[in-house]
Amino acid sequence: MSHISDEKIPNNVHLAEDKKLQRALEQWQPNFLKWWMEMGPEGFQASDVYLRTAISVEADGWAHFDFVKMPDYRWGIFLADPVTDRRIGFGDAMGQPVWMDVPGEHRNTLRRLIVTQGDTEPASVEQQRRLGHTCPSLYDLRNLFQVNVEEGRHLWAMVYLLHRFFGRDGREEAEELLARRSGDQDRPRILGAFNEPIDDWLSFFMFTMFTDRDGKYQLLALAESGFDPLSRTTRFMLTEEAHHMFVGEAGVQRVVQRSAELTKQSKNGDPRELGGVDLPTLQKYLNLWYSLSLDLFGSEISTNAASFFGAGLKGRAKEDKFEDHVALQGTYPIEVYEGGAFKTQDVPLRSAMNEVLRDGYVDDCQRGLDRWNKVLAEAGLDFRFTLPSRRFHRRQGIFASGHFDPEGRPLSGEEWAGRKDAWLPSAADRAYVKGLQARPVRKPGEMANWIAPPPRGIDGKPLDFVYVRTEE
Ligand code: BYC
Repeated sequence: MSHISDEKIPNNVHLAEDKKLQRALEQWQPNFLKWWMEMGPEGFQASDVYLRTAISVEADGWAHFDFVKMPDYRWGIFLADPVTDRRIGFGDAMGQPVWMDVPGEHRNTLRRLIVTQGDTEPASVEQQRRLGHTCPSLYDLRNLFQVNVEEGRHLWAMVYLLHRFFGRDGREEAEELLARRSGDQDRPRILGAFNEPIDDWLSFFMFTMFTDRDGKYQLLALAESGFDPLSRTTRFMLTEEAHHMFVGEAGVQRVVQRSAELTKQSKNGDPRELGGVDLPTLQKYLNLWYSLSLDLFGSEISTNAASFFGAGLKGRAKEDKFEDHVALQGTYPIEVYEGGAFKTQDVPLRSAMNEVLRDGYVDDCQRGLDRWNKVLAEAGLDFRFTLPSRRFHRRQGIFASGHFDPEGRPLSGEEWAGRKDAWLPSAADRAYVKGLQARPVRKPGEMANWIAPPPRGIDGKPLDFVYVRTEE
């Protein structure tokens, strides 16, 4: 089962045995490629990129690296191997065999979940499409493209489910996934963070650190699904996702390291003197992408989340770790904000599932910050990064109705407007960061001044390896 076929659409789902589905997907394929050429990495479609491609879904199936032109990447359909006698692990149908097909009563809900997940994948490629022109090194350029082709593959993963299990509705949704555009006024992407611009590399690293990490948690929750094809698809996607978070966390860490070096070398403790990014500006970018990503978990108290869980469609990350998988008895403390006052409300556990998932995410983010702070401590600097309060800069959920500073203190609309530039990247900060990245660094082994080199190259290759053979 783990073998990936070498057909027009590489797959491990015996696509050739289902001619109707194969034809439908082969009709969608040129539309995907058209979208990729229009909205994928601008200016590099003819470049040879040293990419990793899955040749099997086994742990060692990732060991395959080679030069590939991105439009020739083997986008396809890869599901993790089935688990024998798998049973639904939570909710009302707990203990029953998993579904190999979509139960009629869950059809609309499942389609919505799959479309929402699927929509984020092309969105992120669109958001990042111009970054190649300002890359800090060939190493980073290659990592960007690896992330981009894999997001394209994640779109394939969701489109396969839509085509295979949702008939005409699914095929229409698959077309819509290629029609919406990140940031477009009339046809925006579905979720907020995926309509935000990513036009500098600091935003890219923060996005892959914080927003891809939301992806990890959402995929972990969907990997628990009683709808087995969704579970198997997302389990394989998680292996790809891990690299994206590495790119983000390690990318920010290299900026932190360089900023620390330049802070120490500068006369007034400001690395901007020497063409670096100052630590308070890094904190502002962190505040922005962390708060945008918190929004992606939905409302703290959510009847949608309760019904996803009850129906066995979307569980908690690593459901095994919990004792009670039915979750009808317990409550979960949720902070609410009413009439200008905070209070804690015990909410039926099922209705708090978005918050349970978000809690795991927040802890995971904090572990990343701890590693960045270690770099600062080792450099002998006093500055420390902190996660802003969950109330800060929210557009979804309980706190979207008010304004709060990073410590969570309420502010009036006027106070917020007057002070937000101290907490989020201002127009001047963005202009400064973009200015540092005005010219790409494409000489093998060279690194932009504002970022430290990585400790090692890709696939055991040296840092001065030509990871991308560009035209220019
Ligand atoms: N922006 O009960 P509520 C990834 C909507 S990232 C705009 O609060 P629910 C990736 C919501 O849809 C992972 N709208 O929320 C990372 C609902 O609308 P309707 C993506 C939002 O449904 C990097 C209404 O508000 N995965 O993979 O419990 C690169 C109230 O709903 C937002 C998934 O999303 C928002 N931020 O939970 C590439 C998993 N938040 O129905 C990829 C699938 C909520 O009233 N999706 N709304 O019109 C889900 O599990 C859920 O739909 C959500 C929301 C967690 C998104």
